[in-house]
Formats: sequence, C-alpha cells, structure tokens
Amino acid sequence: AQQRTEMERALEEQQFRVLYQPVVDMASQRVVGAEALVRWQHPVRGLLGPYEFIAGAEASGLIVPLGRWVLREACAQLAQWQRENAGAADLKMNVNLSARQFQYAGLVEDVTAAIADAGIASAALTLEITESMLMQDIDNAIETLHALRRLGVHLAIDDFGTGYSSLSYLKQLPVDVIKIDKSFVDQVETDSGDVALVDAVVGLGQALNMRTVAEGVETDGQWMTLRRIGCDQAQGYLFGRPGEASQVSRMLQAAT
Ligand code: G
Ligand code: G
Ligand code: MN
Ligand code: NA
Repeated sequence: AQQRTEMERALEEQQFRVLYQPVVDMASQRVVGAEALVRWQHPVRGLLGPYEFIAGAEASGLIVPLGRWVLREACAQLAQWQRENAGAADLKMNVNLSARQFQYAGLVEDVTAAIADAGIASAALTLEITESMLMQDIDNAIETLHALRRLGVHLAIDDFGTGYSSLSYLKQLPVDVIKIDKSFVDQVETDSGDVALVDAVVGLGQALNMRTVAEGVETDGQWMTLRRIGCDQAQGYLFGRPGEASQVSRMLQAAT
C-alpha cells in the first residue's frame, strides 16, 4: 500500500521519464524507429530502471495508468520527431506492454486515444508483448491481439526464444515483428549453436512474414554476423543506448 501511494504520487508529480533506444536497419544502420523504456527519477534513490519498480506497479495495478502515460508520451514524441525531420515520416515507435496492461479491458481504448491525440498513423506504433504474456491465456490473448491489429497498430513478440510459446501458435498470431532476445545475440559470433538458432528464427520470420529484430547488439562482429544471417533490424549499445529523445533526433539529422 505504501509502495502504491509513493508511485501514485510519483506519477502525479511527473517523476517518471521515458528514454528512447534507437532501432536501426541492419544493412544501412540508419535509424528506423525507437523503443520507449521507462525510468523513475526518484527524488532520493536516483534514476531507477524498470526492474526496480515495474513488478511493484504490476502488483498494485499502477502499471495501468503508468503504462498509459508511457504510451501517450511515446506517441507524442514520435509525432514530434516526424514533424521536425523531413525524412522521418516512416519512423516507428515501440512500446512495451506488461501482462496486466495486456489483460486490462480498456487497453484498446487507451491505444486508440493515444494515437488519435498524438496524431500519428496507427501503423507507426508497435506494441511489444512477451511469449509468457501470450501463453498465460492464449484464447484471450489472441482476441486482444486481433482487436489491436484491427486498429492498425503492429505487434511484436519481445524476448523471443526465452518463453514457452509453441510454434503452432505463432502462425495463428497476428504478429508483425519477432524480437530476438539478447541471450542469443551475445555469443552469435563464436557459438555455432546460437548462429543456428538465430538463423532458424530469421527463417521462421521470413516464412510467416514477420520482421526480425536482433536485440542487445554490442559489437561489429555481432552486427556483421546478424546481417549475414539476414536479420532485418537491430537494437543495442553499438547503435545507441536508451537515451534522451535528442539522441534519436541527432541520428535522424545525421542521416539526411
Ligand atoms: O532498459 P531496460 O532496463 O529499460 O528495460 C528493462 C525491462 O523493462 C525490459 O524488459 C523492458 O521490456 C521493460 N520495460 C521498459 N520500459 C517499460 C514500460 O514502459 N512498460 C513495461 N511494461 N515494461 C517496460
Ligand atoms: O526486454 P526488453 O527487450 O524490452 O528490454 C530491453 C533491455 O535491454 C533494456 O533493459 C535495455 O536497456 C537493454 N539493452 C538494450 N540494448 C542493450 C545492449 O546492447 N546491451 C545490454 N547489455 N543491454 C541492452
Ligand atoms: Mn522490449
Ligand atoms: Na527483449
């Protein structure tokens, strides 16, 4: 209860912030989008990452208004990038959903309002969900995914390969993007097993018409290997850490 009060107040007092990590095209390394990643600028404890407060927010239910705030903030930021950069018309924004947000009955309404109020195209927004969120209640999950897809937003499976989603479900899901977890990227230069795994996921993506995005790319060697395998896009410290919106603005300007 204490936790809820403190986080509620933090939300009211605007102590949360959104950082943005660039997503780049694998071949050209040009920025094609960004992932919104929430932080809590705590007045005493300093800047806190999601691992320090998302679980608490999930347990108390505050994740719903917090997630709504992140979503609205991210959509507004995307609109601003698109306004300020002539070449950014196709830029995309990725926003993470938590399990409770995904189950929340007002989700579709919240997403609709966030898109409309920001004035962005619905296809410019990708919502990230994890395999475990899907498998908790697959029938309801499929229904929610279809409702979101009808709005025109895109859907990504985050941390792919770490959960338990069955391959037989994957082809039924209206999913646009597979995000390959960092744990498969770390050793991809040296571990032939990881190469085979990433190669299989990329092939799966091609067969099912889903874009593949490698996460946690830190070295040129990883990048070159992933590019050779045919992964479409990448995210990682090599291209940019989660940072201020101005980092993405600079990348957009450098590309024109
Ligand atoms: O950079 P990083 O420490 O931000 O993110 C850690 C984890 O927190 C990731 O798994 C990410 O999906 C999750 N996360 C980051 N931002 C959000 C958010 O706005 N909502 C939810 N539900 N999860 C987030
Ligand atoms: O689970 P999800 O993919 O939403 O969260 C992304 C997480 O990965 C965030 O915590 C983000 O800060 C982190 N991250 C992104 N790129 C890199 C990277 O290149 N190396 C490491 N170690 N972490 C990364
Ligand atoms: Mn994510
Ligand atoms: Na991930």
